[in-house]
Amino acid sequence: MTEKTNILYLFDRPTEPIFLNKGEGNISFDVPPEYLTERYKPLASDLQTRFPGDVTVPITKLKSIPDLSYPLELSRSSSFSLFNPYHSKMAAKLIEILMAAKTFDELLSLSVYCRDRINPYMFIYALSVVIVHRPDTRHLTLPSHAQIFPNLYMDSSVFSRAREESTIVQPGSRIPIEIPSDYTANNLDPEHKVSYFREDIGINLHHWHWHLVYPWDGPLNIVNKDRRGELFYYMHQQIVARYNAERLSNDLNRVKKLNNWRAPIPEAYFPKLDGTLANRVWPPRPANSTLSDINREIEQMSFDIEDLERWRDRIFNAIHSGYIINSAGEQVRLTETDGIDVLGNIMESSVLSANIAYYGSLHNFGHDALSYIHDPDNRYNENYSVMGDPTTAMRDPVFYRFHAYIDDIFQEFKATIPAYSVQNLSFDNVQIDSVEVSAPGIPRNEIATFWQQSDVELSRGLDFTPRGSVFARFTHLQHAPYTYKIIIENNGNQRMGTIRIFLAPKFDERGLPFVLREQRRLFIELDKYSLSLKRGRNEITRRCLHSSVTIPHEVTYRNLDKNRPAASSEAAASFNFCGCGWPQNMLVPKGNSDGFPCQLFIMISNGSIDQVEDSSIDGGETCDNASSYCGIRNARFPDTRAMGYPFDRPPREGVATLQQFLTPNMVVQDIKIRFSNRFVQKIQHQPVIKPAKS
Ligand code: CUO
Repeated sequence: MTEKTNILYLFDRPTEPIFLNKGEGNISFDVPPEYLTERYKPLASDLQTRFPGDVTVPITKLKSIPDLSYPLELSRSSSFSLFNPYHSKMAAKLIEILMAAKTFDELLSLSVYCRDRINPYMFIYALSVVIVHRPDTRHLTLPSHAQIFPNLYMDSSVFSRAREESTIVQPGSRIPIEIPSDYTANNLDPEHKVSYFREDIGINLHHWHWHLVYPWDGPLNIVNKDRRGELFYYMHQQIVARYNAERLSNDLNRVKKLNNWRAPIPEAYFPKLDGTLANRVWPPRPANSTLSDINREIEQMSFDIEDLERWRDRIFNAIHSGYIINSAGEQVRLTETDGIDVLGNIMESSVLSANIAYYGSLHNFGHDALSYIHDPDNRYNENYSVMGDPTTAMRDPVFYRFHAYIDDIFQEFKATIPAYSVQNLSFDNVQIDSVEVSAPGIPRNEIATFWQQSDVELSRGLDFTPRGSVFARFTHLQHAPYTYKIIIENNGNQRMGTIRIFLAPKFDERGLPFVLREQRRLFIELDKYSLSLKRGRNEITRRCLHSSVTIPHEVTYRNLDKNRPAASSEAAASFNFCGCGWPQNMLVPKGNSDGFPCQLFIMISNGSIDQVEDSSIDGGETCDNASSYCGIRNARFPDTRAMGYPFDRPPREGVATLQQFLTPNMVVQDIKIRFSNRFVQKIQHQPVIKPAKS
């Protein structure tokens, strides 16, 4: 096992040549001279002696190298955009080549060969997808993407200060470089009030990781995961719902969907990120920019706004006629259970789209159109903006306007299928009596939020600087850990149930209680898990740290060399994950200083219906820390119900409010989220081990 972790050193300082030492333990790769790039081949003998490591990793020379000409079409210094079909096809080819390596040694050797030739962003992306999916590497823990490319996650001013610190000060005495909290704008722009959410490092890491686990292009056995089209819809629906809760917490109206692609877009964004590769800044978008037709030869990308509109109309047609037309020209019904999955793949679109020629690529090309709004025909040789990369897209206010629009189309479909009947919602003889939320020192049914600071290691991503740790210190939202206490009465025999916990704001922008038709789209999932109910009264407690949507803070910001629990320890189990998951510190919205009124909703549904038979596809590590948003590795989605159940559909006839929606196996509790504008010292705790499934 240990030698397999050596492949992870390829993520270190991705633009430094392979023969420079990696890691803090001075690892050097014994690179066959033939593997060096043309620039360094003449220096081969000198290089071996100049950069000896304490530990040498032997690299077997392959008899032949597969044809890399297609992925090599993208230059080392270009930007790489996952939403660009040309780029993503090149990455898919590279993934296919690396997946085909017969042994781990072959994979390592091939990766070493590719590393200094292929565009670094593409290489890191492709290798990450491969490591997460290959049976012989998927137990490995990928380094945090924010450590590999910190420039994609924080203010560019950090890096010159970090270089100065690491050049002048010895490793043990270096002080963390603080990222200013208001670096992209100030409150003259109302949108800035929620920049702490949009620019949260953990949230952006989650989004990068989600798209890594669910690539839309690549070998079919990687792309074709259980319900991936539906999860595309649901995970992004939840992002919009969470953003809206954040906006309402800050006295902002809910995000307006971007449905007019001809009108100027009032929201601006000036990212202030460092583009290290092309050595260019990331292009900003001034207020009132307008979309145009895209024609950029260099990215092999050409489409009109009219194309987007045509695809949109065809998708609406499919929704209202109840069927899509597949690529063979046949009608395929959009069913109550699978329709959403089919639509998710069409809309994104992934290579699973039933007819990409007809329905196009509404979501991906929408990202592209927005990301080239400043230079649609490349006359200024400008790169895409943050909307062009899943790593950075969530920083931009327009991301949420666009995804609110995409979500609206999915909701249009959900309105065409039957609403849940009382029978679909209830659980015979089971009733929830009450729920309460508690935390030490905090009034009952309140959740306390505040600011906290954490450090992220930069040295793995700071190419060509002296070795040794240097940290960036960032400020993020946090909440006091709390516990749910749920009382359930089971008047039947012992049986399995699924607890579903959601939260939504109680009042709309005008201060009026939400009608359920609106509020259902604002419910954010906080947790979902199955449990065994004994006969009679069941008193259940559940910690927020065990949420099925989040991963622990330590996992989001992991450092490979430090904090790693001993391989055999219990704590190692929680490091066994794919890194996908909403950051724990962002589980609940910020709230406000008066106590932001929310409604906590708990449901227990019938476990014998929810249970997925034989969910494991090929065994092995499951990586299920955040299954609600990320699924389970190598297994089917662990819940037979529609994602978002019971709020994924408009309520049944006659139900206008949440109260009227309730069946005895549900309960609602008013709670408040109270924010205090103070910094609370970080509580150091070990990664939380989730309880075993009952
Ligand atoms: Cu994740 Cu639009 O899909 O960003």
